[in-house]
Amino acid sequence: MRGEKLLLPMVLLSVLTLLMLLLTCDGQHLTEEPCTVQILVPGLKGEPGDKGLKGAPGRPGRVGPPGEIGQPGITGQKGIMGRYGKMGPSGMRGVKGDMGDPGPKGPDGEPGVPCECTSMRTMIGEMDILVAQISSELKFLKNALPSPVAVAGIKETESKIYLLVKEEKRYFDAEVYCQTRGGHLAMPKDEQANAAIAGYIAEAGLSRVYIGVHDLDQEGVFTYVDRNPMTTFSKWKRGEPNNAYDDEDCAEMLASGEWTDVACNPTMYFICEFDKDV
Ligand SMILES: [Ca+2]
Ligand SMILES: [Ca+2]
Repeated sequence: MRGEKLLLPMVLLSVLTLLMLLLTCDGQHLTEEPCTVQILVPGLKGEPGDKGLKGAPGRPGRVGPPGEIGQPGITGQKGIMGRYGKMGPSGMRGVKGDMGDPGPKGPDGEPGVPCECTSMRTMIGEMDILVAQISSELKFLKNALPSPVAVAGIKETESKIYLLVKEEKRYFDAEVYCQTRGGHLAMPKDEQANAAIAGYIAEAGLSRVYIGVHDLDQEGVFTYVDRNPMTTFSKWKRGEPNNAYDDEDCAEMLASGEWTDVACNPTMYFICEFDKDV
């Protein structure tokens, strides 16, 4: 065995040497010296060598394929009872039960304090008056404003409410219209009231309206439509009243605030007045 191991390297060495020589010869092809060839013959086979030492353990092999699924095991025995769990949430509210029997009557209470109601009654009385006033005003508005188109708003002074009615009526019909609503044709009895009515006419863009002044009872003696005498105030235009054509027994107010006597039958717009205290 030892001889065989030595023989292989020797043969390999010889072949290598021969190859080198051939290459050298080929490389020195241009020189004049002829190339020499030396052939090495392998020697005799040697004696077998001694047995070598045991080698180191090899590397671990690859991981093998997964095994087959095993058979199900035998069911274990039932365990012991666990501890009690936490308390659960509250349940839904139940249906209301039937009413129980009435309980026994309780003892009488202490006598009450005498009522001091005088101020309270006074207050209630004042409120009643206020409610009555408001009701009255509402009633007036309801009656006086049947058709907003026909009325050019309301004008107020401290004591009167004036209503310009844009419906052409004769003097008597106009007065009936105002009376039906709790008033009269306007009866200006001082400069302030006269100016308020005149301003109202001008604001409405009108030139003249009937007012509650006439001399129907006695020619030339003018009174208010409610038959009260005209004592301290009048606002006749210059040259009026003139009773033209012997046919002018009613009165109109111009936008300037001046009065003229006119016939009662022609139709024209008019102004009603209402007392605020009604
Ligand atoms: Ca007259
Ligand atoms: Ca006249």
